[in-house]
Amino acid sequence: MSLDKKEQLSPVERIKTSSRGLRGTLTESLTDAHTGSLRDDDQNLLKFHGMYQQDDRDRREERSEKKLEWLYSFMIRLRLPGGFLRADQWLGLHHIAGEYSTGTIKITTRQTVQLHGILKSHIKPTIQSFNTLALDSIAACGDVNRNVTCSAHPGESPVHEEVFTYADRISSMALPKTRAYYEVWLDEEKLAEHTEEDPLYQDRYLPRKFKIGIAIPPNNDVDVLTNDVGLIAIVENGELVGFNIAAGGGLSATHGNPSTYPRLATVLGFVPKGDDTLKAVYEIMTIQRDFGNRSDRKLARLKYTIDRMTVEGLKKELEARCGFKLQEARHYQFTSRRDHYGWKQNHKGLWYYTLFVENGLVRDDEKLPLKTAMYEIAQTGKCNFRFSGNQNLILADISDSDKEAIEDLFEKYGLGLHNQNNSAIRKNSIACVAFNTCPLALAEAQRYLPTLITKIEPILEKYQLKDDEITLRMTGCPNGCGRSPAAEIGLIGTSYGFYNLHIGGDRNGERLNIKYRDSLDESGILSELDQLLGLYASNRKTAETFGDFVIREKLVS
Ligand code: SRM
Ligand code: SF4
Repeated sequence: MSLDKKEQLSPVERIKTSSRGLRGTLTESLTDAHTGSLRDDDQNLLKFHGMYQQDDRDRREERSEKKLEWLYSFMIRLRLPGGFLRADQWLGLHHIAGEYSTGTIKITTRQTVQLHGILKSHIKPTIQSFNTLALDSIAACGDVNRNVTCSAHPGESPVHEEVFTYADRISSMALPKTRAYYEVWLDEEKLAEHTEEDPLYQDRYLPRKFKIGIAIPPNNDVDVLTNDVGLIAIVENGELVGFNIAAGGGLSATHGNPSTYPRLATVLGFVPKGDDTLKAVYEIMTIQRDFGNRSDRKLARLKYTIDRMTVEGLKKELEARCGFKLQEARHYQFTSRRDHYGWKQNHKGLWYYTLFVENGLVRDDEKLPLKTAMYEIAQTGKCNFRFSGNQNLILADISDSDKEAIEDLFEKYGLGLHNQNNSAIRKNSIACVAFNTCPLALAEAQRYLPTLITKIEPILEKYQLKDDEITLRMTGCPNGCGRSPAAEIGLIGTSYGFYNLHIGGDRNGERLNIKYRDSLDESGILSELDQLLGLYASNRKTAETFGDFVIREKLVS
């Protein structure tokens, strides 16, 4: 049953249904030594295994001039529900990154890590090495549920651990049933010719990617309302009682296509914790499976399905499929979305340290030997590693007696100073990957934002705003991977060197921003921000944030 029954299916639909449980001809593609790329259909299927085929966009021209094929390589993204790694897994990741990829460990906006630049012949050894660490990349991409995010700060709430288990349970519940990953990458023996039964995904999977996030108020570090399904933990008298369930978030739009738009999820109601929560999430997925648009991938996310069904229509269908009614949404309040840097102690007395990682890039550079420092810290075996949805790193679960040893290493590598010395705007910024690997990038993001911030900082100093926690996010295109539509200041690439300037998002992730200026170059961005920040500094009310100010002043509407 589909709302678009009569329309023609998109080509990806055929690739999925004829893939024999996502196997396609991946094995043959992989062993074809004539090319560094995979067959077209297999490139699509590869995503369901957590990998993307890419090429070095900086070298496209040179390669074409020499009549060589583009320099293909692969990006592998791990599935890490809630963004958690043990120290021994970090050590393994460090070695794998060094051996098979560019060496940089990239923390993503969904609390996991990616490695780039892996050659076709190295995919299998990489996946096999991850497997020895009990890590996998299953369903980290593709038309399935992606990495489930969950509030990262272990001390925010005494119920954190309980909530955290939901990230794992939901991730496991929504894993595809096919053994293809084990057969293709880990050489598991093929058990049968037929493909496995998959009651959730069937043979057509979802019409589009699907994202689930869990927030524990008052912090919204996972930007919960930008997910297809957002769970907001409700804690009463110190106990987790359940979740407000929200549906229909998604941030992408396409320049020049007005039928596409970013949207925040709508809170549908409350579900008690336990099986009811899992059931409600599961059935929203089946509704999207059955009603989502399978002809136009630009209009296939749950947000468009909901807009066609209406929120009430979705709720009715959901309650019918669940066999219970949603309760009225419970009260909650977000007061922050940022990471709280530095040392904190959780309710069990264990310490954790939140470290700023600019754009999630863990590598050694002239400013900071971050990768070496993390390696040495992991070697102590005295902490776990958590990733935040803001692309930062949390060294967690450190006992009182081990804290000093970790602090010594912080001092040795200048990590404390690095945390302190970066400006508030830099520490509240996010940039997506964009060039040189993202095939969809129209403009730079992570390679450029640090330089732009260096030019914005003096403007903030001039207006005595340097400690203001303004959120600034840049993406190389309107897909919004750095959640630029949900920032107080969003810069969204339009072409190389040019960005639309969006303003007016709120600080806690409950209001999207609005386009203020089209296609600005760097001097245009700096001059617009100079004017806006000057107005903000002189006319804001006490404790008013930049995003709220520009809306109150009707600078955008
Ligand atoms: Fe994303 C596609 C990187 C989070 C919306 N995203 C891509 C691809 C895979 C490009 C492609 O399709 O070939 C990018 C790979 C770049 C590279 O070279 O690594 C890419 N997305 C990323 C990451 C790595 C950005 C980062 O710097 O951290 C994030 C990985 C998250 C993860 O671990 O799973 C990432 N992407 C997001 C988010 C933010 C979020 O989920 O919180 C969004 C906006 C929220 C949403 O989904 O609406 C996002 N990515 C997209 C879209 C638009 C989807 C749509 O609804 O149309 C695309 C394009 C697509 O799917 O066709 C996309
Ligand atoms: Fe690529 Fe666009 Fe996503 Fe940035 S926002 S990583 S440019 S798809």
